[in-house]
Amino acid sequence: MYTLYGALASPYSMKMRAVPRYRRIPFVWKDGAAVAEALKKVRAPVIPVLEFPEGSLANDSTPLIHYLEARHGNRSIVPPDLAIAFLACLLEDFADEWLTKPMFGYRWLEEVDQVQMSRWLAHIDDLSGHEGEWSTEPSECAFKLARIAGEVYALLLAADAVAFESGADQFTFEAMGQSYSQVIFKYQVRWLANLRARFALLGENDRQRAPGMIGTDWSALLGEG
Ligand SMILES: N[C@@H](CCC(=O)N[C@@H](CS)C(=O)NCC(=O)O)C(=O)O
Repeated sequence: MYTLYGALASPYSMKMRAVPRYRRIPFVWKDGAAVAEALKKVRAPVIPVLEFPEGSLANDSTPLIHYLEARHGNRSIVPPDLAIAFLACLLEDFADEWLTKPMFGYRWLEEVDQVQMSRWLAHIDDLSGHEGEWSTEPSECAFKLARIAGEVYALLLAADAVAFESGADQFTFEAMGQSYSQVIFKYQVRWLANLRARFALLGENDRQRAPGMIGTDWSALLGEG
C-alpha cells in the first residue's frame, strides 16, 4: 500500500492526491504530525511525499506521477498521442512552476475568487468515479494555456538558463509589457533540459505538429537545445 503525506492547503499535494484517486490506486493519506516525520526521510523538505509499498520515500510530484505510470497500467493519465502527451507535460510544468505565482492572488484575495476556487478544487479533487475516453485533439482551452505559457513561462525558462550558464545570480525578462526579476532557479534549468530532451524524443511527424500544438514560442525554445 502507498502512503501519501501532504496537506490540504498545498496545491502540489492536492495535485498528487488527485492522481491515485483517479487511477484507483489504493493509498493512505496522512497529514499533520506524520508529515514532519516523512520530511526527515527525503532530501528536499517539501510536500507531497510518497511512501512506496516497499518502504522507500520520495518527493517531487511530476517524477512521482511518472513512476506511478511505469508501475500501473490502468487509467493512465498520459494521453496516447505523443504530441498531445508532450503538450500535457508542458502545461503541467507551466502550472507547477509559473501559475503558483498568480495562484495566491487569484485564489484568495477577493471573496468571489475564494468561493469559486474552493468549488473548483472540490470538483477535481476526487475523479475516481470519472469515466471517459481520450479525445483526439486537445481542447481549445489547452491550446490557449500553451500560448500563454509560451508568452511568459518559456521566456522565464530561456532567461533563467542563459543567466545560469553565464554564472549570474539573478535574471530578468520582459513579458506582457512587464519586467520580472528573480534569483536563478536551478530546478527550472533542469526542467528546461528535461523538456528539450522529451521534445527531441518526438518523431519527425509529431515535431512538425508542434508549432500548431504548443505555439511558435515554445517550438523555437525547445528546438534550440
Ligand atoms: N516540485 C515540488 C514542489 C513541492 C512544493 O514546493 N511543496 C510546497 C507545498 S505546496 C512545500 O512543501 N513548501 C515548503 C517549503 O518550500 O519550505 C513538487 O512538484 O512536488
